Amino acid sequence: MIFAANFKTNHTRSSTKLYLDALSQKIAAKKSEDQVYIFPPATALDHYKGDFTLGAQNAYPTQNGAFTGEIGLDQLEEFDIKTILIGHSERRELMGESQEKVAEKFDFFKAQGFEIIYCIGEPLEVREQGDESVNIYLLEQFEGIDTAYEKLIIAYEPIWAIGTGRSATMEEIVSTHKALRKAVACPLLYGGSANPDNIKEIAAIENVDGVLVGSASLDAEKFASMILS
Ligand code: G2H
Repeated sequence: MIFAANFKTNHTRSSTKLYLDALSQKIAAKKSEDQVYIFPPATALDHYKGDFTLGAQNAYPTQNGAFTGEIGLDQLEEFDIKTILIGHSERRELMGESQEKVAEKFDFFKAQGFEIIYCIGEPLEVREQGDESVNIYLLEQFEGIDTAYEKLIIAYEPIWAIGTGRSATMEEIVSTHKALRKAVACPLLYGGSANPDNIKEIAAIENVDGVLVGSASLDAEKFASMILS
């Protein structure tokens, strides 16, 4: 299983260090095949390596240049970061990232050999139209994306389940991951209010290879309990 923690705009550089110290101790007994990824804020990307991979929540598709407020490849390379989240719904919705921009980022970081966790997800009104509409909507988010890229992981995150405490039902996850599996061969994560109470059930679903966790990942003990469950 893959366990990925997305801190979003939570934790500081110093609290991330404390978190990683605590997490490393707690997950020392994890199964060797389980992989852990942590996506802290950009200010905390310089922390030491452990039995986890640190990745960037976002970056601009450039080596460097005039892109106020962004970080590019120079800043990531300084800290040996080779993993990135692309297409999270918060960036698509709140920062106005179009599919075109998301695809540009994907191409750029693919060309740099990055491991990419690419996020897709539907809004509530699409989910309410049923499975078929959801599947069509999700496939549109593959536009311009090389889904055969060997360092690709896809995270399915229904937008209405993100940070709301309302995860998708098991039936919804089963059916969506089944449809995604027909379209792509890469590992598939589920994201959206995954937590210690529902992790076992989610992890047992066929075609779920891991989870992308926001709120429930912020506490090292809680996240470790998911990894060890
Ligand atoms: C979805 C998820 C992590 P949460 O964004 O990417 O957040 O677990 O808080 O729903």
